[in-house]
Amino acid sequence: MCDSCGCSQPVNSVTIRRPGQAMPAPDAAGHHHSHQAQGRVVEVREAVLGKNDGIAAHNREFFKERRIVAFNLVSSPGSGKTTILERTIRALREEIPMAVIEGDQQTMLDAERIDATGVPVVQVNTGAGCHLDADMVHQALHQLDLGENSLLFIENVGNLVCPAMFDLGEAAKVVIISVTEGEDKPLKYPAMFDAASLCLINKTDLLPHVDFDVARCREYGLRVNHHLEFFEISAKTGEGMPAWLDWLRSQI
Ligand SMILES: Nc1nc2c(ncn2[C@@H]2O[C@H](COP(=O)(O)OP(=O)(O)OP(=O)(O)O)[C@@H](O)[C@H]2O)c(=O)[nH]1
Ligand SMILES: [Mg+2]
Repeated sequence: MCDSCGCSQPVNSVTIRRPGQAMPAPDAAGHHHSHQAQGRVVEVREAVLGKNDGIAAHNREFFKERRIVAFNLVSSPGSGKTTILERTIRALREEIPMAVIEGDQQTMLDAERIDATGVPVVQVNTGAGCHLDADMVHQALHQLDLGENSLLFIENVGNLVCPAMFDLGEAAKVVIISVTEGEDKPLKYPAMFDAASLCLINKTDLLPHVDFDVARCREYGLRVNHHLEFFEISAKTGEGMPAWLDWLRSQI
């Protein structure tokens, strides 16, 4: 397990090396867990993820019966998930019924921002937890008045690592990267970009002020996931938003 967050990261995937040093052979990976301990880690990991996948399948069935399309929005903290949702909801609220589940370790701040747009919202506070899991979404669904044929946005906890592993029952993961984060993120956090279907490159209004190579970011994203689609947007100015809104319309 990942000791800091208990999120079932397998320790035997860890490698430690200096620049220029060749990739160590798998057994010399720098970890010191016995085979017995490794076996136990894998068992616990499979149990955690297996239980999660079962509940995710239940959520997915619930969505299917009601023709609800759910998107899991994932990114590092502050890339603009809530701002994108605010703008998206204001643009589509007369057209499509929508609801939001907000995930943060603490506070109701994001739920309050969504509440101001007038759509139903539930906040999940994960406390020490670094990701939403399917059971949290299941419980939140019981508190949401979700109409048929609606769009559900699940804003995950800001974290580019752990949410990649947890299926919530969504139709697709949408990963957001903002131009202040550096274009290397798809290579550094490949699990997330591999798990996502769509990548929003946000805060393009800041491009004149930062060293962010959009073409290279796309190339890195495609290197880890050649099905990944991209839209470049500014949730602040609205530039590029119509393509994202059309993509959403095409999903329902
Ligand atoms: N310049 C600029 N700022 C933006 C844009 N989108 C969001 N921001 C700003 O970025 C900051 C973080 O935005 P949020 O929408 O709260 O980001 P988030 O991903 O929801 O953050 P967490 O929920 O904390 O992970 C805020 O100050 C926003 O105003 C954008 O397109 N351009
Ligand atoms: Mg947010």
